[in-house]
Amino acid sequence: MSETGVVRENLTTLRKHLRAREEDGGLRRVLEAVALAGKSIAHKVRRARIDDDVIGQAGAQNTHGEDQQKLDVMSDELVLQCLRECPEVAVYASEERDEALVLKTASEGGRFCVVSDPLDGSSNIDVAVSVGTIFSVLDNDQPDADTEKSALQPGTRQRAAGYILYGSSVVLVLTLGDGVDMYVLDPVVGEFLLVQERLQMPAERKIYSINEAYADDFEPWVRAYLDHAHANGYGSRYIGSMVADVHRTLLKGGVFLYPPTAKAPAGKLRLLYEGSPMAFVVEQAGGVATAGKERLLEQVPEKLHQRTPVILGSRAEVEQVQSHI
Ligand code: AHM
Ligand code: MG
Repeated sequence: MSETGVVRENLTTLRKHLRAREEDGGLRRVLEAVALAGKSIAHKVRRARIDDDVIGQAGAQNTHGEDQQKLDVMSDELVLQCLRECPEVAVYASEERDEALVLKTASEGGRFCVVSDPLDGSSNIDVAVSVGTIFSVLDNDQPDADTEKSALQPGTRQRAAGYILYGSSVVLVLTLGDGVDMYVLDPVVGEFLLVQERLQMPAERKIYSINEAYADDFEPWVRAYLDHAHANGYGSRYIGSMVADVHRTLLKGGVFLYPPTAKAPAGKLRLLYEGSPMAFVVEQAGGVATAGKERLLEQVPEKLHQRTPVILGSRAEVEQVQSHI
């Protein structure tokens, strides 16, 4: 009956769907904790300009020297609060925190490391543009003395990754390494409901998504690709909120790029909090994600807040970009 938009025949909640796929429940509990944080953040986003504590600067800067928004700080706290309730979480590393936080060592039962950009695109919150929470789950592979280092693993080792997009609807996109599933928060039921399993992105589409205002600062290969796009009837879409730009690219195809610029020679986006989780999702949906010539998921992080160039999207379009490098 979904044709009428009234009732779906099968209501599968996130919990039910994860239960059917994972036996020991540990990873499921971590993902449910992230989803719970997402519900709380979605609620706060919806109250922008109604409540005083949502819009505006928090008065501090994060480790990247960027002004933190009140909602950046609040989202980070909400994710942490939900993860603290989950006995399997060893480490929480966030774009908003200088250091990784050890919640439990391996000998205390800490099995997983959660890495997150709790509110990507937050500079857009005052104009009601879509923002989102990006997350990645890794095994805690470190002995007790070095637990905080467990975040420093290449994206190929992710156990799960995804994002929650706070847009005109609240969408959770998740991969556990065997395809990508999409859920939408039903505001009445208060649950994420499965709307699409094994999502595959279009193999090709002539759309590019890049901040073209930096054209003079791009390396020649980026300008060469843009010349190709201008000469071949491409469309251009750029929201300036990665989570929203990647979501559109996932569903409609094309390519999203944040390449190196003169000001940001390694690009702006962070490998652990933004690049790796999005690359995992895109690859699992049949797309390609690179940091230039190299596969993004194979980049080995040396530092928590390391940046990376990001080029991801439909296979044919990423290959087109790469042909100019
Ligand atoms: P944030 O994590 O502080 O929100 O910054 C990352 C955001 C991405 O969402 C987006 O792709 C990018 O910054 C936009 O940057 P620019 O304004 O340079 O195009
Ligand atoms: Mg971000």
